[in-house]
Order: sequence, then C-alpha cells, then structure tokens
Amino acid sequence: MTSDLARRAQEVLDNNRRESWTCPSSQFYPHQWLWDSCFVAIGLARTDPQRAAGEVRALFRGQWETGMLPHMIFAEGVRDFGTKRIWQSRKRAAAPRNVETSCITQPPLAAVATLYVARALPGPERGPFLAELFPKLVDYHRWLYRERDPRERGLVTLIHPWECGLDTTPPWMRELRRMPAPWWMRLALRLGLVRLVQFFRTDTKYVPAAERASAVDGLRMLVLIRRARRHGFDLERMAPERSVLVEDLAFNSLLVVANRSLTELARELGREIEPELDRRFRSTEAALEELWDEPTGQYYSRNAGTGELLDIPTVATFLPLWAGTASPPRVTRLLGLLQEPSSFWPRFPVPSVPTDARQFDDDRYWKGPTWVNMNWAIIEGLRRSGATDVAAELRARTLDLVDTAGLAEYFSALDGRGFGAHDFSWTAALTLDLLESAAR
Ligand code: 2M8
Repeated sequence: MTSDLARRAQEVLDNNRRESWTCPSSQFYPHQWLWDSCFVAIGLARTDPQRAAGEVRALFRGQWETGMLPHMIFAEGVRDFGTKRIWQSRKRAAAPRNVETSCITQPPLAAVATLYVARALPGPERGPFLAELFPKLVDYHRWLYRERDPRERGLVTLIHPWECGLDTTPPWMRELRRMPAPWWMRLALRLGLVRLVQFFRTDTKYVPAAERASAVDGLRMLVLIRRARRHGFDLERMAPERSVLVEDLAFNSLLVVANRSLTELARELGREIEPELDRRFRSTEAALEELWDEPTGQYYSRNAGTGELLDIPTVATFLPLWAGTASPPRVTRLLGLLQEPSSFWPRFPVPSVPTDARQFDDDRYWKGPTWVNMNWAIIEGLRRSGATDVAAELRARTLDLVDTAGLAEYFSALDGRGFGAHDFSWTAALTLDLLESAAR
C-alpha cells in the first residue's frame, strides 16, 4: 500500500499545484486557503521541502498591514464563484494591493507549518527562511490578540463560521440560526423561496447538495459577511446580539499549538518572544481549560457575548490534547471516548459529530463525516499525551480509509465512502506525513 498511496498522494498535490502554492481542489476550491496551505506545507515538507517553503511564503502575499492572514487569497483569472465580490478587500486600506483576499482569518497554523518546514530544510536554507517569516508570524499573532481578544480574556473570538474551519459544525450552525435574520430573508423563508438559492449555487454543481451546507445555512453565512463588512470586520464594532461571536474551541486549541511553535522558532533564531505577547500566550493556555465541562467530560466552544458553553459535542473536543493543556484526569476521560464502544469511535473514526448525536449527518460536510486533518491533529495530540497506542491505531485506520476510498475531502464514519471534492490536497498532504511518521 505504502508506495502506491504515497505516489497517488503526491500526484494529487502536483495536479493541484498553481505557481507557488497549492489549491485544495482544482475544480472545487481553486483559490488559496490559509489552513489548507499549512497542511499542504506540512505534507510537502516530507517530499519537497523547498516547495513546502514556497507554499508557506505564498500565504504572506495576502497578509494585511494589520498583520491579519486572510482565510482566502483569490486566484487571478479563475471564474469567481461569488464570494470575492462579497468581501471587496480592495476597498479596505489595510488589505494588500496585489491580490484580493477575504477579510477574515482561519485556524492559525502558519507558525506550526513554518516549524515543520524549517526542520525539513537543509541547514543553510533554514536560517534565512526563519528570519524572513518570523517577524511576519509575530505580526499575525499580535493581530490575533489585539483585534480578537481586546478584553484580554485569553481566548480569541471568531466572527464567522468560516474562520473556524469546521464551518458547519452544529454548535456554529445553532448560533447562526439564533442570529436575527434580515426581513427579506425571513420573508423568503416564509414563502419557501430559499429553495431557489439552490439554482444559483455553484458548489452543488460538483458535489451532491446533501454533502454540502444546507441552502439556509449558506444564505445565513452570506448575510453574516455583509453584516461584518458594514462594521469593517471589526469585532469591537459588531453588536453581539446581531452577530455570531464565538470563542472557538478548535481555533484556540490550535492557537496554543501555534504559540508554542512560534516560541520554538524564536529559540531557533536565538531570539525571544516579547514579554507582553508571551503573557498573552500563557493566558490562552489557562483560558482553554475554561471550556471544559465536567458533567459531560468534554470541551466546547463558548458564546463570546453570553459566556454560555455551546454544549453540542464535536470532534474539536480532542484538540486540547495537542494544545497540551488538559490535566491527566481530563486526558483520561477524552481517551475513553477514543475506543469502542463510543459514538466517537465508529468503524471509520473520528466523526466530526458523534454518531449518536441528534445532529449527526452521515454525509454532510462538517456535520458527521470523518476528516483527515482532524484525525491528523488528534494523532499529534495523542502522541503528545503519551497515548501512542491509540495514536498508532488511529493512524493505521486513517491510512486504510484513504487507501480504500481515495483522497477525498471527507468520509463516511459509518461505511468509509469518500465525499465532497475528489483529490483533495490536505487529505493527500497529511497522508504523506502519516505514511512517514510511523516512528515518531
Ligand atoms: C471549506 O470552507 C470553504 C469556505 O472557507 C467553503 O465551504 O467553501 C472548509 O472545509 C474549510 O475548512 C476549508 O479550508 C475550505 C477549503 O478546503 O473549504
């Protein structure tokens, strides 16, 4: 299996290659996405470190003067599927002039990817690569804290489901539905006109509608962009009762990992993280543990306005394992969920939503299917927590799954069928990493 699977994975990454970066899927996602490129770079670090370095560098084409790394950089000359027009990044003074971008961010894995790539680069190339990227990464992390944790609560607040990466997971969609809809949308819902949206959608031309976000959820997400745009995408100007503001579990867990990577990068360069920023890093580690719910033994995201935990279980509950913040009893409870019989451990683990949850949907996007990037992050977390046997089991099952079903975007947790885009870049890249990571 190994060499053939590695060859197929590399082929996907080669076919999805653009000039200096890699799109998630040639047909379906033709632009550059932030966390996708980070996963791609991590995989490419195994086979082609120079290309991996280029992948990370290409992300900084989109960096705003504020330091923000946008969740998308639009490819030129590609037919616009609609969202470019909604963002209108060129109208923002801080946005880059040479490329059009979205105006929100995505899980902050850039420092993590930089560290993986730096370690793979030959000695003489490593120093210059790090010296070039380090200040830009620091700017990004400063932005995250300055703009998204202005009250210094320790957790970064997200303003749109697309920022969390696990876009349509049930807690986010529940919050989205609580947001008051504009009059025209309420009218359209009452008259059943929302079904018309289906005609104008381009995503469902490539992938069955059942595997994507529902039309209503999709429309609400667009409404939310327009609202955020009116407030300059500025958290402090957005009224909590008319927005969806979430202290997201996955994002903040990955932020802790990224902060650690940044600290490591500083050390490699013989520098230090400035004390003020370092203090904020510590505050996130502590605050992440506020998201634990003792009765259910899981972590949840939190509504940033009300402070309420969004207690619908999702795969994000395992990400604090990678952050390394959980106490031993909490780790033990989480590990208990990663074995049979558990709704988080069906035949093809780990489902994005546990199989016994009311919201579980076998084939719909982030509402049930198994995703390779989540499995990969959980494996990293399991290794960090010393649960190497569970890590090895999940690694083997993940590789079997992609070997059989192909390098799809996501998979049925029940029967292993592949869904969404075929030949998906992060599935391919992380497969390369998993194939090589047996000994770690
Ligand atoms: C999905 O998100 C985009 C919007 O950003 C979409 O639905 O069109 C998510 O799975 C996200 O995590 C991912 O980065 C993106 C590209 O693969 O697709």
